[in-house]
Amino acid sequence: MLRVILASFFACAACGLFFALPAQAQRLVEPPPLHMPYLANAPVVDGDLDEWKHAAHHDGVWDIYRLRHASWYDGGARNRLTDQAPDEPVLEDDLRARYYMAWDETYLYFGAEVHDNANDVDDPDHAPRRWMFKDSVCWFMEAPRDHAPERFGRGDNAFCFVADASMPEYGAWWRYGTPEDTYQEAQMPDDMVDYALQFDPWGTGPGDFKLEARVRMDAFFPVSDPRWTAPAAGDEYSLMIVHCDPDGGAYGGHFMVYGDGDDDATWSRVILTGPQGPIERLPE
Ligand SMILES: [Ca+2]
Ligand SMILES: [Ca+2]
Ligand SMILES: [Ca+2]
Ligand SMILES: [Ca+2]
Repeated sequence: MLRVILASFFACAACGLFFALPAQAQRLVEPPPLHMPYLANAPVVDGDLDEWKHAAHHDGVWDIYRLRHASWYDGGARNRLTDQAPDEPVLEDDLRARYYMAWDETYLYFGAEVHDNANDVDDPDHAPRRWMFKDSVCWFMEAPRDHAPERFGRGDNAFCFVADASMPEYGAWWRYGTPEDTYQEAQMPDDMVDYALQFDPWGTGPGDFKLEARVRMDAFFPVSDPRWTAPAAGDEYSLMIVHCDPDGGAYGGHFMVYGDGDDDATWSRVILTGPQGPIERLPE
């Protein structure tokens, strides 16, 4: 009998350890840094990424199956897709995307190629700052990266793009912090951003889209952190991508890639690097 009780005790202890590990790993494991390449040839911002995507940072397709293995995955509380219609597609067809990033002396370049089963940019409680309640992709960046955990404080910026074919004024939205203030919100000024969208680019559905954008770094990073200097190879920034996909509900589909929420200490380390050549096939 004692042997059975002891065996049960050790089995339960093992269970507890097993279930405790993911939360512990979330705190202890720092994801590897992303190397963001320099772009030697400036792209045309027209919604087609082909002229630069092979020279950009890109690490494959992101969907909910991949996210669930990330150290920052939260069990679906925020990193999630929601069930809002009786005929929901398989999970990878609800939302999957590739994200591209690069830099040059003047701009950060962002791209996304998105498969989404439905385009939804109707927000019942619309306000210009509510990009997260519409189909949208948002790059959260800190520059320069520091070791102070902040929530949209000094150096923190978010560049958010709503997948709305009408290109409304709030379609390119900026959230940022300064040394004095947190959570400042503003429409991106025209001299700060260029962006373009293409819908149904592969003929596979009207919810699919490509996004191509560039933001002018000296228009915002010095405002956010006076320590920022003109970009150079070796500089370190921080990054998270948030991709929202409400699809008929008030809120839903909230992928967080490379980070775990507004705390910039959870965002991934980005190193600006030199140009990157394309991957070549070899003859044999
Ligand atoms: Ca282009
Ligand atoms: Ca969807
Ligand atoms: Ca910080
Ligand atoms: Ca959608």
